[in-house]
Amino acid sequence: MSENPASEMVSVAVEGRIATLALNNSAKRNALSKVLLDALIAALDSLKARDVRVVILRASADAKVWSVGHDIRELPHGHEDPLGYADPLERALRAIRGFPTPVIAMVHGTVWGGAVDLVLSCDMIVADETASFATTPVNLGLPYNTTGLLHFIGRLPMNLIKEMFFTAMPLKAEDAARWHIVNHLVPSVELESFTWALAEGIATKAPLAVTVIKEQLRVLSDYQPIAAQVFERIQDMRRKVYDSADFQEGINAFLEKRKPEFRGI
Ligand code: LCV
Repeated sequence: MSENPASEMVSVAVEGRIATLALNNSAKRNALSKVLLDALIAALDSLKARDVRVVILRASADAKVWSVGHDIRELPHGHEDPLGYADPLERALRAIRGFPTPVIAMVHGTVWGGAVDLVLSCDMIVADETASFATTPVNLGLPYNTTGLLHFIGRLPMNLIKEMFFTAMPLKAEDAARWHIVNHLVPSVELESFTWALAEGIATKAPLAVTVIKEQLRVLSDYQPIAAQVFERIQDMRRKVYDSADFQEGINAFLEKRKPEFRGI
C-alpha cells in the first residue's frame, strides 16, 4: 500500500455545523510527518471561515493504528531540539489547542508517542475498546519537551504520567477510562454515533460562550510560570540528551528494525 499524496493525507467533511477531519495515511500508520501535519493545520485554518461549531478528529475507518506518532524518519539526528517550538507536531498541537471551537478526538486503534499529545490536546476524547495510548520517548532516547509534559500534568496523576513515560507501555482503553484520560469509552460499533451525538449537543450551544470558555481554560492550563534560569537548566539537560549517542541509537534501531542498545552516553 503506497503513501497517500499530501492533498489526501487529511480528509475534511462538513455536515451542518460539525466538521470531521480524518487522518488518512494508513500505509504509514498515520505517522505525523510534516506533510500530514501541515495538511491538518491547513484543514483547521480552512474551517475557521465556516460556521463550524465542533470538529471531530479521527483516523480513517480502515485504520488499526490511530497514529504511530511523530514520523521518526523526520526527527533531527542530534544537534537540534527534536520537539522545538517550530516542529510541525508542536505547531499542530497549538493549532488544536487554539482552535476556536471544541475538537473531539474519536479514537479507534492504537495511539503512539506524540499522537498521544495530539489526542490529549483535543478538548474531549471518545474511544472504543481497541484504543491504547503509549508515550514512547524513552524507546528512542528522546528528551520530551517541557510544554508537552505540561499537557499531561494537571490532567493525569503524576505516578501514572511517570509510569507511562518510564515504561512506554501502551495504556489499555479500560485503564484510560479509569484514569479519566478519555471522556467516554464506548463499544466500537457505537463509537461514531456516540461521538456524533456529543458533537451535535455542543453544536446547539452558544458558540461565542463556548469559544471564550475554551480559550480561558487553555490559557489557565498552558501558561504555568517557570523561572528563566530553571527553564535554561532544563533546556541544557535536554540538549545533552538529544546530542547523546543513545538518541542516535534509538533512531537507528527503529530505522534498522532492531532493538536499541542504550549505554547511557
Ligand atoms: C515513521 C513509522 C512509524 C513512525 N515514524 O506496522 O513521543 S516521542 O517522543 O517518542 C515522539 C518522538 C514520537 O512520537 O515518536 C514516535 C513513537 N512511535 C512509536 O514508537 C511507534 C512505532 N511503530 C510501531 O511500533 C509499529 O509501527 C506499530 C506497533 C504501531 C504498528 O505495527 P505494524 O506492524 O502494524 P509497521 O511497524 O510494519 O509499520 C508500517 C510502516 O509504518 C512505518 C514503518 O516503518 C512501516 O514503514 P515501511 O513499510 O516503509 O517499513 N512506521 C511505523 N511507525 N513513528 N514511520
